[in-house]
Amino acid sequence: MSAVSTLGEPYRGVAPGDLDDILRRSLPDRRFLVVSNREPYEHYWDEAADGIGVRRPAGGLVAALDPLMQAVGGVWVAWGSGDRDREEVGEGDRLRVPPEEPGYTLRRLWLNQQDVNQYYFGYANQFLWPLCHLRPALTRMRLRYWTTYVDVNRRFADAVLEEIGDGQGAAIWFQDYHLALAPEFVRSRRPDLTLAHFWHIPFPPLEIFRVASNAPQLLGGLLANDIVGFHLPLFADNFMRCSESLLDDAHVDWEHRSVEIGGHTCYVRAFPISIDVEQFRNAALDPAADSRIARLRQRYAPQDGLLGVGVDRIDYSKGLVEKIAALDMLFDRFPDMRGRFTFVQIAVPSRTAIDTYDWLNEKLERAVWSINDKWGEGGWQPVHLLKDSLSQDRLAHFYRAADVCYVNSLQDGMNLVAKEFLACQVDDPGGVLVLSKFAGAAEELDGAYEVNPYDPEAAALGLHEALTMPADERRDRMRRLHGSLRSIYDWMGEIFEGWGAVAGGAPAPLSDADRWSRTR
Ligand code: GDG
Repeated sequence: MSAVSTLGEPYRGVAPGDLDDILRRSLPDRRFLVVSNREPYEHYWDEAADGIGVRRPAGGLVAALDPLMQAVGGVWVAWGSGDRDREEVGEGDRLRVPPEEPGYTLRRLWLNQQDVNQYYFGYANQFLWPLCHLRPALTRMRLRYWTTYVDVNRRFADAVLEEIGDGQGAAIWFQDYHLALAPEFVRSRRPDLTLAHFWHIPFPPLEIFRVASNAPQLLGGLLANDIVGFHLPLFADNFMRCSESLLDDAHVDWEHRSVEIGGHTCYVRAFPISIDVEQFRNAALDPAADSRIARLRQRYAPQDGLLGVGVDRIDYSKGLVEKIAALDMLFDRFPDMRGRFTFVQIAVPSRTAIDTYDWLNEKLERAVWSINDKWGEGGWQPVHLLKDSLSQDRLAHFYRAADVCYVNSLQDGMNLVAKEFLACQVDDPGGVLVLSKFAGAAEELDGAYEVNPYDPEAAALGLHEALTMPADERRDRMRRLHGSLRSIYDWMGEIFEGWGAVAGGAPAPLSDADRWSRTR
């Protein structure tokens, strides 16, 4: 294996251990609460162990917030989604977590099947998700979805208020599109609290957002926060423009990037999320990984073979079928890639209770079958579709072993996979990140090979260029990419500083991203 490359200096360099301090300094004397749909620990029936098990759902945010919560000892309010969750709570549906060394309180909130169908699979994932990913034709709106969404948001707010009780001064951090209304339900009863929200998916432009019959309520809910964060300045602009246009009494201050409504000011900022860079890098560098990485290369790209990798949930926003079309075009135009380049697509099914996702699953399977049937020869298969969820270590091995990582999102708030690949590219000169220009990460990262997922022919040309790129150019691109990679701790640190300014009565400073935007 070639020499290990050093990672470019991170832009800000907040260490995980600094966050506790940053939070306490930014929001002094306040209790800290996180509110999200997903919980950080889930209890389930473990058949093999014949007993109740506990697991931490996969996901970067949970992994990053959990240690912070342990350090500050706050409260995390979330839906108790595990089939054995009810058996493990004490008074007030609370329990101390992590189970092995309790450091903070998890407050579980219960949703019945109808709630889940209407609030989660219904309004959140069949209406807001497609709308925010610019696919209004895929939305499915039902009045009952909305009424349950309102009801569940109110119940989240009630749980938050119960946790706070008569206590003064708390800082409450809401996560994502499942909880757009909860902030207003909290603020209307406790205007003394400070509230922040992070929206993890794109925020669409006005022409699309006004499709939502309840657009004013959604905006009003979010504007009850002191600060709302999006991945990109573009999404923040869309949000402010929607507020200006759809709310009669909202006043947008474009210079300071805030919205005033009913005497309350909400700052709107761009904070591009990231990953725990060190954790992925260490997993890739683990000496025990060497033999596994060698085996992966031996299996998928023996001798002078080339290995491409993709990691996505099976979701129409990720451009998976379009990716297979581009790969098909690649093998068609470039015969030298036949028998030589193998693409491994790790694709975990998600939201399969929704028809659109079920169909997509089938469509993807068919597309992979057909490309393999068309080009496969002599034991070589162009595309391997792995549908099992892999451990994070195993993912890191794929990322390190790959010559190319191909992210083809049609729309994506950020895309963490692109950043995970970079963190694991520890060999010199490194591989190439082929990245859709419509993933938020493309806005922030410098050095990726950008492609248009709607143009499979051009994407195929791009892929070929990436696969045949001279070592010097790969090295140069990887240096720039590593130099532009920040960590999830930078992300949190910047949010807490901005939020702290507002909670202290000052305007939020513009974020780094607010200043460097390329798409405005
Ligand atoms: C939303 C926004 C935004 C996937 N397969 C496996 C696995 N994964 C992990 C990846 C990555 C995560 O799932 C996917 O993150 P993305 O960012 O790509 O996409 P979404 O799930 O759509 O996330 C997105 C994000 O929120 C954060 O704000 O970036 O734009 O859509 O971490 O590694 N992890 C493991 N095994 C798998 O098989 N362990």
